[in-house]
Amino acid sequence: MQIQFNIAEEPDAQTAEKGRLLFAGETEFVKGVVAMDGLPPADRLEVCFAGRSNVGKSTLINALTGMKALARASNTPGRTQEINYFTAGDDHYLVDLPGYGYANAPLPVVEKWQRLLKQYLSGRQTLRRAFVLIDARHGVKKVDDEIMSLLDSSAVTFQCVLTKADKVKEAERAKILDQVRAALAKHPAAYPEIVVTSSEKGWGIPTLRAIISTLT
Ligand SMILES: Nc1nc2c(ncn2[C@@H]2O[C@H](COP(=O)(O)OP(=O)(O)OP(=O)(O)O)[C@@H](O)[C@H]2O)c(=O)[nH]1
Ligand SMILES: [Mg+2]
Repeated sequence: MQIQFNIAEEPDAQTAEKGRLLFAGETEFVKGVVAMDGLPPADRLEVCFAGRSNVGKSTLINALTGMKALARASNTPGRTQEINYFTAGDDHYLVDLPGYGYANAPLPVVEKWQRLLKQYLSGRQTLRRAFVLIDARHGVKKVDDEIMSLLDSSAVTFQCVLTKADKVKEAERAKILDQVRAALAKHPAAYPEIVVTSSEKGWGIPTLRAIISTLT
């Protein structure tokens, strides 16, 4: 059977409201983590945002929470170098991961992040879903594919989020989506729905809020 990988539809009014409420609550920065033993207690559900450097992870967390400067977002790739924990309400953690695939950082630094990233993605019991962010201009690259394989082998369900959709024209987006679908089809841990977003324009943000709020 061929999996379809449709674009996630807008939530119904009730689910949208649930998502809105989750993110209307208090959001706080908890801590930045540099080693597994620094993770906060696994006492609530968490979702993480993974993706190449500069794909828009921190900006997406800011858009979700409506707090512009919460997760640091910048033009400098490789800015988020720690696993950053934020709360959404009382029973969710949002986790901003260091970007992968940033070639210009010193090798030992890159290797240290990659190791931490892998340990986290494969060893966090309360991680309910990993959102793997893909730039709508670039599609799935080799490093993305490697992270997806790691998630397959860790049995962590991941959902693809297309970012910066405002930067591509309709025809280009359709082409990239086809490439993304073909890549996802090879990964058993891929959730069969893609969320198309623009943090800049607010596209897909209520949908993503609703998705997170319905995880159990
Ligand atoms: N046009 C547009 N720009 C965006 C969007 N999302 C992020 N950006 C820009 O992309 C750049 C990188 O965004 P970040 O959120 O810092 O990316 P990141 O994935 O957190 O990067 P690292 O922390 O380095 O891994 C910033 O200049 C953002 O303003 C979007 O939806 N549309
Ligand atoms: Mg970041």
